[in-house]
Amino acid sequence: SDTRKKLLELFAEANGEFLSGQKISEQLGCSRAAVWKHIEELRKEGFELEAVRRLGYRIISTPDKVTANEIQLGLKTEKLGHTIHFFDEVDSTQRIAARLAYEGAPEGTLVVAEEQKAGRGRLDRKWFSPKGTGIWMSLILRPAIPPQRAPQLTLLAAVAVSQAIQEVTGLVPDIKWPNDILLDGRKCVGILTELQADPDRVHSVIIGIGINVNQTIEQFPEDIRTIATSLAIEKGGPVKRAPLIQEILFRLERLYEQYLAHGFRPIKLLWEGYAVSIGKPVTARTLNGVIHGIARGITDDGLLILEDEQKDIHYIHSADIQF
Ligand code: BTX
Repeated sequence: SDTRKKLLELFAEANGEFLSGQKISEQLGCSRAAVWKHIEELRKEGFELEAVRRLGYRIISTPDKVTANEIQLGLKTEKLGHTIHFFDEVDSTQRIAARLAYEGAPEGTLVVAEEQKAGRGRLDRKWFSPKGTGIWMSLILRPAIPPQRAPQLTLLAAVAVSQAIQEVTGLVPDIKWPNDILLDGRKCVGILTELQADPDRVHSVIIGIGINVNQTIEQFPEDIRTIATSLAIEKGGPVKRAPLIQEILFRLERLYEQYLAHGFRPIKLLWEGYAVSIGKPVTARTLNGVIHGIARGITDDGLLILEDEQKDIHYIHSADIQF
């Protein structure tokens, strides 16, 4: 609710100091009893709050959950993540976000879940999304761009997530075109971009982001154990999810504004800074066949430039890349 959001903003401003019940009720425009009820709700969600007579309330610790409340406590964005739909369990946040977008949900609406039963990757592949250890979320954007440009937003999202991971954990990720983020050569993030569009105009772009945060190696299913990793494995300790989501939304918003104002070029430069495949021999498996060559970079539209053994240049829209 709006009141809850305001309360969390007050606590964020207080930065761990006490807030008096009086001040809270004045700022929220509600009774002391109503304040107490909101505090109880937060406790039920796992927030630890200290209440001291005459001093008021302060937050001691937040739960490591990804509820709307926890994400909104300390959120630094203007637009992204101001409406959050949180679920304990869903089939796929992509499906829910697509429905919300279709029904007219505003730009910046975020769907996030503790667990996905049918998380998806590209081409109907499965995305393993176990309970409580990862970030499984979908963001609705409504850029006024033609549909062909939408893949650029996958690359933009990859830059935002990489920056946020670097900021929060100190780890430096690599991006593998088009949509994987790797740590130490293993996949820790997958990004899936889906569209609702007319031939000439995008209605909405749903950016799905899956991040392995706190899994141990044993917690990955056997078929991906050698190719996947989590932030906790790489960092050697647990990582809190809500602050990472906040940082991703913050970075995404900044890059998205740049993108809308100046196009893809500035994003492309940042992307190239994280890219591992550039200048290296790679194999691209496309729907039309397999191409071996050297990845030379990406075009201003976000296509991969591949130079084959005959020195012919191929522009790749969509493929799986192997080194
Ligand atoms: P992708 O098609 O590039 O990658 C899918 C492949 O990655 C799988 O076939 C499998 O080999 C491997 N894989 C599956 N799960 C994991 C995992 N947890 N960690 C590492 N590797 C894995 C990537 O597709 C795009 C994934 C987007 C996921 C988000 S989560 C929120 C949103 N909701 C939803 O259903 N999908 C998106």
